[in-house]
Amino acid sequence: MKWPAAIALALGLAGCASTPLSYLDATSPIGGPIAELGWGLTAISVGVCIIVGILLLVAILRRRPSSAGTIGPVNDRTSIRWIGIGVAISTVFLLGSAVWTLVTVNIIGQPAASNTISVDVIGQEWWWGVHYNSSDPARQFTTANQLVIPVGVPVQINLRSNDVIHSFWVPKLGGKMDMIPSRTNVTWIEADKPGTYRGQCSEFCGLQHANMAFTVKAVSQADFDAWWTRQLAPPATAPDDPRLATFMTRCAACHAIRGTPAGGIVGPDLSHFGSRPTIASGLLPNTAANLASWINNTQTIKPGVKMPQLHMLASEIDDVTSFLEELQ
Ligand code: HEC
Ligand SMILES: [Cu+2]
Repeated sequence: MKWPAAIALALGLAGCASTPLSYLDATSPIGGPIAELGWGLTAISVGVCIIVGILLLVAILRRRPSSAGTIGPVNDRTSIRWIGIGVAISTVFLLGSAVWTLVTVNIIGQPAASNTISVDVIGQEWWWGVHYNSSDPARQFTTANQLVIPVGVPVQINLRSNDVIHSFWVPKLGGKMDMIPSRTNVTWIEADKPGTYRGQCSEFCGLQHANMAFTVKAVSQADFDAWWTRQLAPPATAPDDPRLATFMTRCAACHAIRGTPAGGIVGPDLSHFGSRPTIASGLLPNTAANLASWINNTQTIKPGVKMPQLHMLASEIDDVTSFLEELQ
């Protein structure tokens, strides 16, 4: 696409187009038509502004006939003809834009028929619950703040909220859709290329709205199947691991780890936390050092977050940090 790039440059938007949250260079089956529509409507608006500006200048600079000294209702035929022409041109452009928009909405509204993967995404202040569905209950599992999807396969996303209105948006992969308490909205995403795509809550939902992000990792079908199987397996922990005991007393009221007695649902499921890319919904890279500092500094790192600052002993922090990072 050359001409949109030229316009972007002209508008000084070239920098934005390369940021991870720009929808303008999307290439997915849903993101592509949205990006084209965005560029098209921008071009039409700029064109209309230029034309109106020129006509306005002409009108201001043109000398009036000396007879037209008074202001009153327009009743000469030429003026009325120009009004008609103006209305006609506007109608054509507006109708064209409306039809283009409806066609795009229709394309992005329909998940492809071959749709086989269905994922529930549940928004809450300020993180994302993720549940992979399957007709076989033994193949379902729960994770958080990360979606893994196979390249070239449409994935149906069922959107819900546990508290206020949030909005699901992965700019490079698909349109955004609201997550509304007590109802389920359905959308879909699909990636043409492998890679990591950033998602972001796009409906203001409180103090940490800006830090409510997630990642979508698109991988080959084989890697996806392997990932799914790994997620199903309970993480390898020994029931008598003393570190699990620390986790049980300090963290399990809010966090679940499958295959252990920890079953809290207030915070994200941590069953395979070590394999996830971030901590605190996209805020920090997932490293042992960041995890250790997160546990005792939640309210400094993400003020207002619904995880209390725990004031744990250094030895306890070491325990849960090494324990969680091993949950691959
Ligand atoms: C009162 C409930 C509560 C307790 C107790 C609690 N957490 Fe949390 N935790 C949360 C919530 C809620 C979040 C989501 C924060 C966000 O991103 O907005 C969270 C997030 C996290 C995350 C980031 C997960 C992700 O995918 O981004 C980690 C890791 C974590 N907690 C570890 C712990 C550990 C370790 C303990 C015990 C030492 C603990 N938590 C105790 C509620 C709790
Ligand atoms: Cu939000």
